Amino acid sequence: MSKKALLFGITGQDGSYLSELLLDEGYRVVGVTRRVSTGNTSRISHIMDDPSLTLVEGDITDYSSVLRIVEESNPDEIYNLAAMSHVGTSFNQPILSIDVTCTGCLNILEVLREHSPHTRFYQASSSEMFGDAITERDGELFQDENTLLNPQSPYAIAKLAAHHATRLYRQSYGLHASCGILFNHESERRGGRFVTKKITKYIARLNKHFSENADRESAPKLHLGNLDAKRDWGHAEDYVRAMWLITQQDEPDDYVIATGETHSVRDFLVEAFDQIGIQDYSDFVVQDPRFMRPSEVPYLRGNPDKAKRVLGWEPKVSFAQLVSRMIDYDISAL
Ligand code: NAP
Ligand code: F7E
Repeated sequence: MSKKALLFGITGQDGSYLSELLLDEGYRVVGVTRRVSTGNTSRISHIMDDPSLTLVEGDITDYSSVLRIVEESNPDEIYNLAAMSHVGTSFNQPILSIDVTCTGCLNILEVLREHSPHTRFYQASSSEMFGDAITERDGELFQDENTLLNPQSPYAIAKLAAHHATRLYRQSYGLHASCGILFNHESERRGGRFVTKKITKYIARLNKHFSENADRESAPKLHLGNLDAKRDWGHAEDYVRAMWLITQQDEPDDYVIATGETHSVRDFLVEAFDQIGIQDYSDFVVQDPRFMRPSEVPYLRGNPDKAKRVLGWEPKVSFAQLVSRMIDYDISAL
């Protein structure tokens, strides 16, 4: 009998790639979708007719729906990818962020403890939990599994509480519950309000503008916030493979998943503009206070040694490939 996986957050970027991976591995996949007034299934439309995929309606903040879905589906594995995942928005909607991202996780853990202790659990933890904390060793600056967690946003606080709850339920109740501490990962399917996708969509528009012989003065402008923040950016396809590998281990544990490289938002801009032959982006980019955050995470660079050693995981997509794949996709989507 094939394994069954239950995914909260199946309609998101990672949910769509993880579903593809699990279906390829022969799983039966049950995905939880929220009732919304407009469609939210565009990222999974290409697999919706797969007979091994079932969608059920529910909301992670509603304990009764989580309980019903777990009892009805009786999964071997649960992947909790559901979150209010935009850090900037979490400053304006802190209570919702805690409800979805922290209480939602606790709802699943409580259901597992009481009703389904055999089910393995994966929690989508985040490098945002490190906040401004950095480990320094041999002149290298990075974050790993032992770095202090010092969150700098309501989103990160919610993720940190969910992370500790997952560890606590593992240690106290013997659940096979693991966390992937994932650094930023992007893709062709990334949500439009994250900085990478904002940039690559803009590059596609600008490319179109110039290809129609429009002049430089009438070119659209790109409004961004802090360009100095540094992030460790990988591709989501690589990162969902890590989620699956983590869940297959005999012993549950927590792992940093990252490329080990860091680039500033400015570096991303340079690489992206270069793809359409523009060497100096300064005429096109406006720094806009609307996109600055009350508190920032200045530097993220993950050390994925443990994941390499224990899981045999390594990222395959480089920074330059990530940028060009996103731009190629956005140009053809226009
Ligand atoms: P995403 O594209 O924003 O997807 C979030 C998913 O959560 C969507 O399917 C969304 O459903 C669902 N969701 C939101 N509120 C919900 C609720 N109340 N009940 C049930 N589902 C709900 O995020 P992602 O980039 O795929 O990230 C996946 C997970 O990894 C998230 O938990 C995120 O916080 C975490 N993470 C992401 C990164 C990254 O760089 N991408 C790094 C570290 C950790 P709708 O489609 O209906 O909105
Ligand atoms: O910001 C700066 C911004 O929103 C990256 C989520 O997936 O990864 C993501 O969180 C950086 C920040 O991602 C704009 O201030 C400048 O320093 O793309 P982002 P994030 O906040 O790093 C982590 C690991 C997660 O867990 C999250 O779910 O870029 N920045 N200008 C901007 N950011 C945005 N969004 N928009 C701007 O205009």
